Amino acid sequence: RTCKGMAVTQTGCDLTYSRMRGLFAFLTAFIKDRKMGLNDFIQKLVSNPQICQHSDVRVFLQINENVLEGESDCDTSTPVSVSENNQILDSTTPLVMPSDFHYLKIIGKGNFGKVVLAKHKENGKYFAVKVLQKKMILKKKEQKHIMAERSVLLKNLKHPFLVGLHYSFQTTDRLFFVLDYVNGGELFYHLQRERIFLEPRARFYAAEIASALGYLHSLHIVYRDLKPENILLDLKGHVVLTDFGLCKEGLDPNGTTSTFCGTPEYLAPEVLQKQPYDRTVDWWCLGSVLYEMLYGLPPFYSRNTAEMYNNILNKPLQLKANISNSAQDVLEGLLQKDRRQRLGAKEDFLDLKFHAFFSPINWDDLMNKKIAPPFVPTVSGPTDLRHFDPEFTQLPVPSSLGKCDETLITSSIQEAAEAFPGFSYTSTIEDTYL
Ligand code: ISQ
Repeated sequence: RTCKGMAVTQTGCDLTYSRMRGLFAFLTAFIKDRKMGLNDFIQKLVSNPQICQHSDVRVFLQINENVLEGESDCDTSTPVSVSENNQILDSTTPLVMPSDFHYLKIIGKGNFGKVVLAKHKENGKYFAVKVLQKKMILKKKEQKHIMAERSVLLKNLKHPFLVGLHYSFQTTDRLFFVLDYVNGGELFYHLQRERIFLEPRARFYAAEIASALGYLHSLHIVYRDLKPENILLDLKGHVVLTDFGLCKEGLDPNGTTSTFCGTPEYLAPEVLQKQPYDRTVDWWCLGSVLYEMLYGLPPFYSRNTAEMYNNILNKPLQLKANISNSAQDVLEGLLQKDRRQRLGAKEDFLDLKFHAFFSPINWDDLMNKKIAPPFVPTVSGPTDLRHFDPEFTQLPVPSSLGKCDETLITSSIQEAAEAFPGFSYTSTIEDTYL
């Protein structure tokens, strides 16, 4: 028996094309889900050195003894690297290393390192290379954070509004992430110049950010640190979310250094109170970004930080009526103090996608970058650094960056190197087997 269109006959039962597609989509989603589960499981395994030593685990992970031995010597003068398409580079593939790049300018700085504009010597492409000092990370006991960042970056994230990772490698004392270079400036640099954005423009940015957050959530990743300096514009005016962990030092409500990073304004009530948080924290942050775009200041803002914390926790959201009803409604939804009541708590990104505020957005067009950005940053070319803070760009670029002769392992550096074994071979396992 045949049907109209394509059909596959299986033991007397016809599988129409649409059913076949449905089945295929189901199987693809199923396999993806299993892969994610396995990925997380392997990450947990390899992040525990004791478990990693167990012979069964080693057999399961098919760890190449030679690779491990080489690495445990901490002789990382030949960096271990992961290529552009997340393939492990074996001994026959040319390695990517610090000396492959010209380091041109510092374009960002955090506690653990810097972001440097770099040009690939051979292909002439520009990249933003994030260089983290192992020593600093160790001092700050932030290793987990950075490892998390790397594993997040290595989940083969590909989304039009997320910064792409091309390579990563390490030397004795540094970790390197080679990322897309984006030079349209921080979204909030443009906001400061214009004070507020009109609704269509704010909607466009909020929609691009929301789709990136929805994508991360679909991979079980919570961004958590959405903050102004992490939202960049590319040459054409599209959003690029950058940071996965290079954070500035922040103060917690007790005035002590904590894991809070960067500007504290966007802290969701549950994060402030150190309560458990989930993906809905990102919808709070998106609400804060949208609020700031429409009103020119963050929600619950006070120059007095203690008062602002108190406002975030206790003050009801009061919205001036100079924005549309749908904008008010979406802000009320996103800035719900109770995360269970928050917009996004039920169906995550879908709750936002179908909200009236976003009704002018064609989400397929958005994802395909077919919606013309409402504003195109002025940049003359890749080396035009006008949108970067001179505070960074005037800093001298350390000449040591491009040098590979970092074999001299002092005891303290050795300590640092030993604390980062996973940086290289976690990815090996992850990328080879998943
Ligand atoms: C890409 N381009 C410019 C600046 C950046 C900062 C952090 C991460 C990636 C970046």
